[in-house]
Amino acid sequence: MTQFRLFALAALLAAPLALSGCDKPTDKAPAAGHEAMEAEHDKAPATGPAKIMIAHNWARPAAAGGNTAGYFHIRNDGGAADQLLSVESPIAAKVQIHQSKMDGGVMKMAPLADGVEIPAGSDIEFNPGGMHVMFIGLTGPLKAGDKVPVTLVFRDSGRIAVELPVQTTPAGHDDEEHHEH
Ligand SMILES: [Cu+2]
Repeated sequence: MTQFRLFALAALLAAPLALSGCDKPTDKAPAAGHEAMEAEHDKAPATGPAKIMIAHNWARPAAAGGNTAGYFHIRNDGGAADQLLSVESPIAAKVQIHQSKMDGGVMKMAPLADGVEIPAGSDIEFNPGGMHVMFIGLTGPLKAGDKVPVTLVFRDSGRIAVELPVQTTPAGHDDEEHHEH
């Protein structure tokens, strides 16, 4: 009894669907296509050239004539590696890319002469105690609230200008989506 009623119900439901069958494929095609594209986007690795984004950028306050450090994260959403070759800024006599390392219990830092590779799909972090931009011989004081103009020079992506806000604590992680640049 129950089965018969379900069958009858199914037949009733199927009838309108069959009648409107001509419209259905066109209604469904865009949705199916969109889902297919999204699935492909999730699965397929990025292709094409490097796509560089800079986030979490900041620099430490310092006195005129002194040295200070700047930090940021470099994200590459492209399909090819790139290389950060150098960093330029008018606020210091010399600007270098440095790597800090513990050496016999002492924190030491050394220039990275070849720059830093940014592999495809990576997020390379310049953080205190690790890689940083070293500003040597500041032309003026850097106070909290100032902004340090820098140009990051990439092998393939070219010159990318960013500002490093001067602050005493690391840049917040409330912009995890890296959408500010
Ligand atoms: Cu340094």
